[in-house]
Amino acid sequence: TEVGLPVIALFYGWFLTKKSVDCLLEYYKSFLEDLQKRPLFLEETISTFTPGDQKLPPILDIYFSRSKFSGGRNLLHCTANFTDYGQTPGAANYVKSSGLGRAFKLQLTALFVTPRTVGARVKLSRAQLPLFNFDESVSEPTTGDPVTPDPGSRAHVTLGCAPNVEPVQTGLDLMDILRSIEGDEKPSITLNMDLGKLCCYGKGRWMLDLTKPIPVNSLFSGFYA
Ligand code: 2AM
Repeated sequence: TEVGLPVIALFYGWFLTKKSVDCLLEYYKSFLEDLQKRPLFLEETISTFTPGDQKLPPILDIYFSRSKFSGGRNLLHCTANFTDYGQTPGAANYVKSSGLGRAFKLQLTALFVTPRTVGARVKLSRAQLPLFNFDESVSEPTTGDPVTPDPGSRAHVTLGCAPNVEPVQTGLDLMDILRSIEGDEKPSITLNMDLGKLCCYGKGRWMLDLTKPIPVNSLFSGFYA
C-alpha cells in the first residue's frame, strides 16, 4: 500500500483558532480606527510615506487589506519556523520533534505599527520557546552597538502590511523597534490610547505595550500552500 511521502511545510507556527482570529481582528480594527483619529500619529506616519503619494488612502485601508495573506484566507498565525518546504537545514528533524497538532495559549503583549507593517508581539512561554526557530542576531545591523536580543523576542503575529510589503518585514520591523528601545532611546511622542501608551521611536515606528495582554488560543501546525 502507498504510504505517501512526508512533505515539509512552507512554515510551521501557532495558528489562531477561528474565535481568536475574529476577536483579534476586531481589536485590530478598533486600534486602526483610533489611530485614524490621532493627528500626531498621522503626521508622523504619513510623513514617512514617499512624497509622490499625494492622495493617501486612510490608514485603515492601507493596513486592513489582508487579501494577499495566507492565500486570501482569514488566518492569523505566529511563525515558529520558516522551513521553505524543506530548503532550510534541520527542517525534517524539527518537524519530528515539534509535536504538531498541539494546542497552545499565546499571550499578545504589545502592538506595533510602522509605515510598512502592523503586528502583535507574542510573549512565548517556556514550553513554546523551544519551538521558535529564529536566529534573531541575523537581522542585526552591521553598524552601531550590537544588542543581543532575547530569544523569542522576534515572535509576533502579522496583522497587516502596506501595499507591496511582504509579511516577513513584520519581524524585521519589530526587531528594529526593540533595538531602539534597548538602546535606551526615549519615545519622541507618547499617545494615551484605550489599550495602553503608544510610543513613537522615530521614522513612523510605534509600539504600544498592552496594559492588559490579549490571550489567544492556537494550534501548532504547518502551512503548505
Ligand atoms: P510573518 O511571520 O512575519 O508573518 C509566509 O510567508 C509566512 O512566513 C509569513 O507569515 C511570513 O512572515 C513568514 N516568512 C516569510 N518569509 C520568511 C523568512 N524568510 N523568514 C521568516 N519568516 C518568513
